[in-house]
Amino acid sequence: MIKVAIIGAENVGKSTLMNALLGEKISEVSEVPGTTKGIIKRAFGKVKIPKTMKNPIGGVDELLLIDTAGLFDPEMELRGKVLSEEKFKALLEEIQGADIVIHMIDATKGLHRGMEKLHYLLKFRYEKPIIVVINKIDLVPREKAEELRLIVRKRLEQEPILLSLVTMEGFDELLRALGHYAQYAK
Ligand SMILES: Nc1nc2c(ncn2[C@@H]2O[C@H](COP(=O)(O)OP(=O)(O)OP(=O)(O)O)[C@@H](O)[C@H]2O)c(=O)[nH]1
Ligand SMILES: [Mg+2]
Repeated sequence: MIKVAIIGAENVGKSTLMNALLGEKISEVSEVPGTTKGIIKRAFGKVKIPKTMKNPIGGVDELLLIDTAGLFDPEMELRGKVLSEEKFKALLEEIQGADIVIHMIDATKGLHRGMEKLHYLLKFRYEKPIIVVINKIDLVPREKAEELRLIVRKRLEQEPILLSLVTMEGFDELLRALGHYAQYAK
């Protein structure tokens, strides 16, 4: 089972992404930050693993999607309002146990400072493969989305996927990235 954790500040669209991937309304979505209170897990599908990767026999592996509570307040460098210190720590442990992390950024808010630090910790200390997604690009002018792409490229040292879960732009690219990283999951 390859675990895929969807993380980000409150209200970035984590649960919307979980539902879009599953094609079902599993996780509650609302415009109020702090909707998801804990950890929601659901098997997603199967990916084919080439023989040369992961194990010598190759085969198929199942993906487990993990929707998480917003880690930070969107406006401040504070932990998410529904998370006690204990829950915050438990959530970080869950994320450390994931094979792939999807770091979601809200295009209307930009890169969150707390998430930036966590990104570095996960990438360099825990060696997690991270997919960075800038969501809600339907809400900002194209130039703003491209500007954010450059900021993310520079600050997180990787190429983000520009996504809208309203128009579904970028969704295929995200699926391809998931398939790609699943091949390398330990
Ligand atoms: N315009 C637009 N709205 C979006 C998009 N993705 C999500 N939303 C909206 O953003 C709001 C927050 O979405 P959620 O999926 O609940 O966000 P979340 O990250 O799970 O939020 P918390 O659980 O509170 O941390 C909802 O009103 C969604 O409908 C998008 O791509 N474009
Ligand atoms: Mg949620």
